[in-house]
Amino acid sequence: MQRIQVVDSHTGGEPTRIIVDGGPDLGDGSLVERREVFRENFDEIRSAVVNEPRGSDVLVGGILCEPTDPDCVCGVIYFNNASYLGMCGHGTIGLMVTLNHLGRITPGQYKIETPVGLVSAELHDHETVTVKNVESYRWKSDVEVDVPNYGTIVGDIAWGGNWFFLVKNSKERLEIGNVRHLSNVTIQIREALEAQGIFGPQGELLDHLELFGEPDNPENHSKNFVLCPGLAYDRSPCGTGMSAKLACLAADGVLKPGEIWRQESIVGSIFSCTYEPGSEGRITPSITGKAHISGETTLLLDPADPFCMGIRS
Ligand code: PYC
Repeated sequence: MQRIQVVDSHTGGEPTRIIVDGGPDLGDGSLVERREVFRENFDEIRSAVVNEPRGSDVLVGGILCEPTDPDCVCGVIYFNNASYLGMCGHGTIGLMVTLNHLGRITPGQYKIETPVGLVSAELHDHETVTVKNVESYRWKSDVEVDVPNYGTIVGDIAWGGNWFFLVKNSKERLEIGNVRHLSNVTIQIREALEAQGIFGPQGELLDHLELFGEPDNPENHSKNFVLCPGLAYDRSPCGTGMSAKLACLAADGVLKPGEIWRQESIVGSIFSCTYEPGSEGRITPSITGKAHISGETTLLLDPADPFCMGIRS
């Protein structure tokens, strides 16, 4: 019987499960190399940790790793029901609150290694964290995609630690009661992007989609709906999604460095976001949100269990 110790949290409703002990030995290569070891040799552990019956489609997992850079508090590789993520903003807010819960950090500034680069995060108190993400940028603006039986969608392609397609001309009603329809629409857009050969600069799948609308609270700037790669929707405003959005707002001259953008999620949770100029026209986004610990669990992987390694969809 394999035992894996995890700490669960949620960031504005979006859950994160961090493997703190008993996970696979990924070696001591770079985080990119370790992510490949995870994918090649231990993918069933990914599935066992986040998929049903122990997890669910919405759960994002993370495995704590020894950093290669001694200045970092840890390394982390994020994953979900479908695959592996470059970075995860809500997950890093959850990770910081988890490390504090475990007594490994106190309020302060820390560096964290991820497969897409170094990020830094400040723990303000036991629940509030600011993540300074990897440099983000808009790669293409006003890209048109014809969505069969729906119409022409216009959007931007941007990097925020994952690749995003940010829809500009959505007229959809962004309400929690409408999430099934919003999921169907964004899945159709995603399929149309792929079918029409619209990818990131190195052929990356645009597997995160964002819709925007008016916020419920006029003190906020916008409300969003984010489709994740495994087709679940993000309950938080999505940290990497907001990084991509900030890059677009900066490129359009709508938001200046240091100005605050308050983003509501589809469930009403809020990230407060800002940026500073980065290198080569990119930006360095900062995303502030709150996470709460929701469980400390030992997952039991019993080889006699027919669904021991999770149900893959
Ligand atoms: O917060 O970056 C994020 C994220 C990515 C996927 C789900 N959440």
